[in-house]
Amino acid sequence: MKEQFEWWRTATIYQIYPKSFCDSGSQGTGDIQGIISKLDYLKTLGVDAIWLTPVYSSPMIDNGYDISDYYNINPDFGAMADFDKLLEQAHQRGIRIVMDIVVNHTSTEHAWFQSALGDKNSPYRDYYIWKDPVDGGAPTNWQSKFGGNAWELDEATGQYYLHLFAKEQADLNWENPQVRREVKDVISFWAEKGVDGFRLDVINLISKQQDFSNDCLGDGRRFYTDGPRVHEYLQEISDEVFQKYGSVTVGEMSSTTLEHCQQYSSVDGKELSMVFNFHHLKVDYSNGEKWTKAPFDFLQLKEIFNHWQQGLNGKGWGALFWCNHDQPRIVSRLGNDQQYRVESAKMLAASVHMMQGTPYVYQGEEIGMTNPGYTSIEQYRDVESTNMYDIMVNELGVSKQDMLAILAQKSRDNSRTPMQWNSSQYAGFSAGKPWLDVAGNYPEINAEKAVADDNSVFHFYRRLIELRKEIEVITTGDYSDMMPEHKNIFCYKRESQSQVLICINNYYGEVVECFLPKSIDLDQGEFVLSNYAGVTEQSPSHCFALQPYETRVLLINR
Ligand code: TEU
Repeated sequence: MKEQFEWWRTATIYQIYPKSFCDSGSQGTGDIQGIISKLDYLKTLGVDAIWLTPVYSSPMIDNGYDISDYYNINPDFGAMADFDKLLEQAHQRGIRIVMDIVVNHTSTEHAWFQSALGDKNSPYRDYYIWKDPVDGGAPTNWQSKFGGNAWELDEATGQYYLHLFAKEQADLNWENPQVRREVKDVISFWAEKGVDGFRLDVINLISKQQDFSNDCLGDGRRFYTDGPRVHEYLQEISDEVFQKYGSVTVGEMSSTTLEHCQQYSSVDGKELSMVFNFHHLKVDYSNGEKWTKAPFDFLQLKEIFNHWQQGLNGKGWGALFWCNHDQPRIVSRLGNDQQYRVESAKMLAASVHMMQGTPYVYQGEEIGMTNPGYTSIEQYRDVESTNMYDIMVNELGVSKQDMLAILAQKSRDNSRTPMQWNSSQYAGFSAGKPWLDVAGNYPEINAEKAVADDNSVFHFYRRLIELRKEIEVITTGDYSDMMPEHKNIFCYKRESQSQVLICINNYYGEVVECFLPKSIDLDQGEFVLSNYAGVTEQSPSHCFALQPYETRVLLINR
């Protein structure tokens, strides 16, 4: 079967957010030379590939997700020669490079937009989405994902352009075949250089319903999410570019459905290799609202995993992840980042790494980095966070204190704090003052300490990455939740013809009894991984106590 020949089905991918990863100098922002200096660290961790978030020319309103030139490197990160060196050095170590491609929108500083702005006759006008005003105002009531209306007025022509994100990120008009030609050229340019794959930013938003009507039920997303021509567009790029270069591809899918994801990542390889979806990361949104402070819904979390694991099995392929540059740190979110930081970070890791899919590890996750606990709005840099603070406090009357508490839980800056390398000043991230404050716990939580300690979160991740390559059922097995109603335990089974694997996780800080059904034959079983001492030496039984945030992985060879 074709599947067995695709490297990424047993691979683990490490995400680097270059601005916060490692600064080779003292400017306080990370750079490509900094990344090169840490390749041996990543080799020790054992990852197969790096996903590099955008390093292209950009005014950095959204830290690189606003690209002003797809063919150049942002001088803050280095030069093209540095990038070429990174590619070469990574490849020498057997590490592949996946580039981030942001083509739902460009920066308004991109030459195409600059030509289009204020000139209806520009050859680039139709690269973007322009509409006349309605009743003297915005063409529709669609909301930007970063707050406010999604249309911005071009004073010179009296028309509005669409921006689903910041107003400095103008949406491209994919209906225009010339835009699609440009996108294919951009991707081919990087593939020709030897880049191994692509992560496609909000790729399920590229096809908009063309009547551009008001959304009386919501914020407009139903008119452009998984839109009418999205599969056709992806097939076109895949056919002309991805398949030609054998690129691995992962699409970031915003507010998507299982049915669409089965098609995006379908095993016939006509669209993408795999998909990110975010439903499991909304279990701490109150009534679907991100800007709230809410505990997480454990039963819902298990239900969502079950739905996606079963639904993609044999039909598509998913990315497995807790963390990225848009999400708060998982150990602060679902774990306990104080008393049980190490235990809960490991337990959370095991509970997604033993599923079917390709795991992604976001920089710092592998050492159990936490949210920084910022207490002042001055500490935040993220455009979404500062916009929402402004809207919630100044327009909606939320108190500053409440909004700061929400940001401390939900802001994207929680994951963007500088990587904690060692206990020296600025956590060894830079010789100069970092662009975003380092979390205060760096003297305790840092890569140097973690690598030196056999019981660290780092070595647990290293083992998870190895296990995926050693145990076939992790890649191939069916998935079933063995205790969907249990209030504390997340216990699921993976099953193939030759193996059964059971991943047992206590999601809370209390000891809990766990009973495995008698129908499970434990004779050939062994615990292959645990986050408490002594467990892997025990012979498995059907009844045992789970310690706070304990995880155990049981393997049974048939
Ligand atoms: O993110 C897409 C996206 O919609 C979210 O992750 C978003 O940041 C969050 O849900 C808002 O509440 C991608 C990138 O990962 C993100 O960094 C960019 O800002 C965004 O696209 C625009 O390019």
